[in-house]
Amino acid sequence: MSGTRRRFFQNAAGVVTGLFGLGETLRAGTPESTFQSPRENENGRHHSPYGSHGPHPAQARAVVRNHALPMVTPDVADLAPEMDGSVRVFHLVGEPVKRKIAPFRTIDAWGYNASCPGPTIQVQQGDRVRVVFENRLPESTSLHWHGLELPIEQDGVPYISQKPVAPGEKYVYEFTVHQEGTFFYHAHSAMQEMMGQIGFFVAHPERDYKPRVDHDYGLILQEWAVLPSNTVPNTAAMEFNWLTFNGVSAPMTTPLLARLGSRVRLRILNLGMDHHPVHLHGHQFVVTGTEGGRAPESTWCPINTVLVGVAQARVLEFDARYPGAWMIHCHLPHHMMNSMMDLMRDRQIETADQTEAKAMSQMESLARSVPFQHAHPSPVASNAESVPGFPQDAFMEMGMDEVVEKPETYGLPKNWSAGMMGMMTMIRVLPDKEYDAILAKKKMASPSAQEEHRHES
Ligand SMILES: [Cu+2]
Repeated sequence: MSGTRRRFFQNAAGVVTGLFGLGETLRAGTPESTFQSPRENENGRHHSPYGSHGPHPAQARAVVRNHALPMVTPDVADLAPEMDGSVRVFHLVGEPVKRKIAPFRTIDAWGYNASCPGPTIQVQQGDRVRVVFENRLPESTSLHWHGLELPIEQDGVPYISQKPVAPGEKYVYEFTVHQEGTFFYHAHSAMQEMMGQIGFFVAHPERDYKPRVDHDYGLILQEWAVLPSNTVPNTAAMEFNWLTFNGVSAPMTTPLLARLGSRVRLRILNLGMDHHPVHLHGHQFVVTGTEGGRAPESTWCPINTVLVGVAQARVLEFDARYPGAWMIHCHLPHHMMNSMMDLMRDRQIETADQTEAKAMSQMESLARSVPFQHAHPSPVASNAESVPGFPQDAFMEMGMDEVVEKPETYGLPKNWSAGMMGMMTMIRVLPDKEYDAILAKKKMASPSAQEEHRHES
């Protein structure tokens, strides 16, 4: 047993078991929420991404409303609804947002309710929904409900379906959601979209999807052009130097957690200038839905990379069969790195004519500007400087484990963060003991956990 692993179990000793899903509930649950906490479904465990083909307990269930497994949006909060009779009411405020996208980079984005992307809205198919929108931006805007079939006056297109919402004004949207699926809301103005004005709008189905899943996660893909010494994204740029999942670049992305043997749903949504081929390590998955809702099972086929085009959502499901920390990332090479524009300077021009000393001094200048120890873990050859093209990835690795530490990173190998950059996260498939240990740590980190647990018991 390695030292790291031994420490993991030592620290895990004495934790409470049986807290499955508590963390997810914490993120999504609110006193107003009627969603249930995730239930582990041990029946029908199988080893096919197509899911269980045998009898399934869910099949015997009648129509159940307001009992869906909530989606968890790592690094983004849920928007809690209020109830006005049977109408689910959400208050959404469009406003400038300072977003820390990396430990050493904060940008001036625009978003909703102090969040970029905006908070996740979750409803049930059939719900009547009212969104009271307030514009605290310095210019007019509107809200479009992407993918929803609703009356034209609710479509949120300036001048076409409504007057623009002026700064300081409010506008009320109200509609009935007759669809199920992964939708989103966004400003219907191109530059505002690129400033970050987007959020999830998830409609849980009236009848549970089959097979049922144990975890449901959402990722929003965004890209930013933030020039050196600037904090405001250049929305006219076509080249992007910061790529984010849910508003943060790796290694700041919070790892997804899955109990070994569970089934996972992952909803990926893209609103930017590029299409992103998102790849999952170590597992095959099936695409069970798009921005148009659930896809028929006859269309499911095993893959491990899905192209998420602009304005599309892709919903994938897989069985978390293999323990480990498995990468989920856009596979475009430039989307697998964080901006070096700030520090690379002339290297952007002289890419093939650099010395080790120069590369090192560039990284050291960055290290001086951030509050963490800069580690270069991987060795280079003694004759490296005589090899054309050197350095490439040498010196790009920036270990910052302590800076991005959180319960979800507990027990990862030392310097794990050096391998994480850009549009990247991981799903940690964990045996019971390790999974429960992290849930216990999350509970300790959030004092409201105990209270929430009592509600769910
Ligand atoms: Cu990409």
